[in-house]
Amino acid sequence: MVLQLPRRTLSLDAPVVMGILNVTPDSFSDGGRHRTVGAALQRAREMIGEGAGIIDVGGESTRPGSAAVGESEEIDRVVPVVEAIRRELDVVISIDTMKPAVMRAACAAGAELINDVYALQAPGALDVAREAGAAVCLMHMQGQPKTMQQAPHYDDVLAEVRDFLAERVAACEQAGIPRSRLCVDPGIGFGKRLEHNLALLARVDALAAGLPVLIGVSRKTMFGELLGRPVGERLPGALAVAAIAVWQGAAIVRVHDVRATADAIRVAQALREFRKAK
Ligand code: YH5
Repeated sequence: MVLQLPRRTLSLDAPVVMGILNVTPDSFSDGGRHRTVGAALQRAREMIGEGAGIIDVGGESTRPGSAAVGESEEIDRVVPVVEAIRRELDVVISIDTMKPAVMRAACAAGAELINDVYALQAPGALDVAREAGAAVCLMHMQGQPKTMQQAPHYDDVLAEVRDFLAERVAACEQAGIPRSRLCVDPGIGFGKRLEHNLALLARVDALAAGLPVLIGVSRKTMFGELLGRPVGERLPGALAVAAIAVWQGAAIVRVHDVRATADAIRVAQALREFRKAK
């Protein structure tokens, strides 16, 4: 399986690690924009060395309850970082945003994949993605980032997430974005309780519908709930999920801890291949 990018393809025959690069003021101590770009570039270089095949650049926190960021502020944060990575490093750049203007600016600066937790539902987003020729990750979320964890409810979480993603895939195709550019993501923690997250992670195989599946669980609240661990002690839990997701066929895993995840998913993929061959 491959993901079609604007001027090349990304092979997904082996699962790929997407390294998270937050460029929010709280993530890099603010010694001015120049220092921020340098620090972000250094972190990207480090994650590539640890095995990341995609760097996911994000300028707005979508953690539960976090505040929105203005469009021009978000562009000012992410575009210089995308430009620097494009100039200095050889890696697929993803832009983590819900805003069409940020998508357009980031793609013009060299981003090849749009990672949208709002699944291109913002007015104009489908057109921007088509015009950029970018690949797109369509994620499921119930509600809005600010309030999504207040009272998540589903009758059948797997069916509802699958139906939503199928509807967004159809919307993309109708807008002229071919399936070869798409991947889908159940949106772990986005308007979901622990039981919903577990139901989805246990059936990654059933979410695929022939498209690559991306899974993001790194440091998330589900490990606080399941294990009682603080953010800094959630890696073993996340590695277990990454391995089991890849075992079921997940193509991309979005993480903070690249080296450990790359090892875990290589082992899972080796076992998956061996099982397939027998
Ligand atoms: C995702 O799953 N997640 S941002 C809360 C945490 C820790 C981490 C401490 N963007 C995803 O990473 N894009 C985010 O608790 C994403 N899939 C895709 N495609 C949230 C995040 C986080 C939230």
